[in-house]
Amino acid sequence: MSSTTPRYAALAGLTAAAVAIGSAELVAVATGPRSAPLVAVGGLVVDTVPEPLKQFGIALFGTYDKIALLVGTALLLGAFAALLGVLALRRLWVGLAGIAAFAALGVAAALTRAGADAFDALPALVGAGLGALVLWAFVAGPLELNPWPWTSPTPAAPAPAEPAPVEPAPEPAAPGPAAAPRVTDPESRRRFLTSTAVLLGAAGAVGLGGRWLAGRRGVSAARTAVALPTPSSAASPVPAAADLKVSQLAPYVTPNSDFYRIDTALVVPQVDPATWELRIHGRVRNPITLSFDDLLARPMVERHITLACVSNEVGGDLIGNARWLGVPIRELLAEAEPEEGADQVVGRSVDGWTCGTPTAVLRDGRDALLAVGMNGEPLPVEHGFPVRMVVPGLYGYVSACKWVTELELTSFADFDAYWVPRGWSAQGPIKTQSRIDTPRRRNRLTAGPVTVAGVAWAQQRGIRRVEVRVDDGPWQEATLAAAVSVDTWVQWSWRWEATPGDHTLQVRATDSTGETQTARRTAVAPDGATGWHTVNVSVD
Ligand SMILES: Nc1nc2c(c(=O)[nH]1)N[C@H]1C(S)=C(S)[C@@H](COP(=O)(O)O)O[C@H]1N2
Ligand SMILES: [Mo]
Repeated sequence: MSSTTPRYAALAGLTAAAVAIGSAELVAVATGPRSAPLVAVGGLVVDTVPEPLKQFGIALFGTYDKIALLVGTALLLGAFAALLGVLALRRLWVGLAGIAAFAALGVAAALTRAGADAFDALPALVGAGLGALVLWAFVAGPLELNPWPWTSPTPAAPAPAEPAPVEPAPEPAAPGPAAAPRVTDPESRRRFLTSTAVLLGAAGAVGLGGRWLAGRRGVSAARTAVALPTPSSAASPVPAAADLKVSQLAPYVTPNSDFYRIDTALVVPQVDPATWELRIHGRVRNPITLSFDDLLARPMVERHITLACVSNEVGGDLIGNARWLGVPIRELLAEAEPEEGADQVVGRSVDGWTCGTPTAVLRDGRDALLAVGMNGEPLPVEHGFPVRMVVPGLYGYVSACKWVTELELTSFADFDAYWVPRGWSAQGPIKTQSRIDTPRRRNRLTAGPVTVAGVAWAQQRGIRRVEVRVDDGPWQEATLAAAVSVDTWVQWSWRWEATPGDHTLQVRATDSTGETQTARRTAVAPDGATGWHTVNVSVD
């Protein structure tokens, strides 16, 4: 096969795939965004790729990892589609079988997602059907090229390509070098290229239109309509002295729009509070089902709690502090009456994600909340609207279930939550950490007084002391800003008389039990990074 001949067939394959994906997106407006094949297959990939590969992806793309995954899936799909187009020209059934295989993958991915029903198979089925129709039309039907570029120069047949007129200016999509076989019939070629262009455009418009419509069916209106109740136990006010207001230093309260987001969801779950339910079940004496209104009717507490991700590197920013409004989980558990030995509460999200929290932690009196409010607003959709868990002192992956819909009492021996079989520890207490926010690596500093400042946290224990050192010199005690509670980070600052040259700044914190952060650097897996944040600066 000459290298240029398959181009038309590849274009036909791509067009068929675009029609398939675009029409599937439109059907998914009715069946839900997670049943769209790209998203469903992407979700399957997220849940099944080996952990090292996923870490690599996150390291490479950071919080753009999801977009990268979708783009990657689309590129891969495009490559396969082009190949199928080429194969289909030789044997149509091979192309159709390929489409059927993709349909099966899409259907399987959509049906195995949490909460899927039979209708979720529709987008992939309808898409595959239309894709197959387009492929057939291009290869054997009304849109077929006449003749296909390489059907002419095969050795067996006399070559009608020879007397082909030399074309003055090849169109951009036309096959390459003049030596290659060409479509002899310009009329046919024009019709072919026009139909691919029209179909590609239509597929794009329908697909994007579908996404747009699906977005409009989201829950942002329902979210705006939520009236949060007044807490029966308000958060202690944040004293002005808790926020040093140093530039580059993270503010004491993280605005919702700046709050880090970590989850496995490729499309943000849209959970309608009108139909939301929480089931507390499993090994309990009194299973409970609550509606959103039931939840709002209960006494609410409001607390500042600093949430941290186990994947936060030393010095990283996967941490934020917010004022959460919610119902103490301890009270709900008291009503449900967990059985002896049910030492794990599994929080389950509408999308099937799970976290496992020690029952004892949820009952020990700390402010573990089923939260509905974040910094005075209903939870932002990407932070778990309408209801999520927030548990002070534990990393998010074992405690902070967003879009939560079930609390199941079980035991650690009986059930592994989402991240556990993927190599993360079943227990995830937050480690004491400290971070230098200013100066930063690339700041231009001048000799003289420089404010070194940052945050430190040891949820549930509280921070007793923060120390800074320069170039392995003696540790110097930093000034702590006012602490609001043991469950939130505390800002610190230290005045440095900077001298010209290159310097290394380091920070370490001591929690209120007297334990100082270890210098030993460990990776984030399996249960959180350790080590001292170190910043190299140069001073003019
Ligand atoms: N449903 C669901 N909830 C989830 C997760 C998830 O993947 N899915 N990730 C958890 C992790 S690892 C963290 S660190 C926190 C982050 O919460 P945030 O995105 O609101 O900052 O959510 C937790 N809750
Ligand atoms: Mo996390």
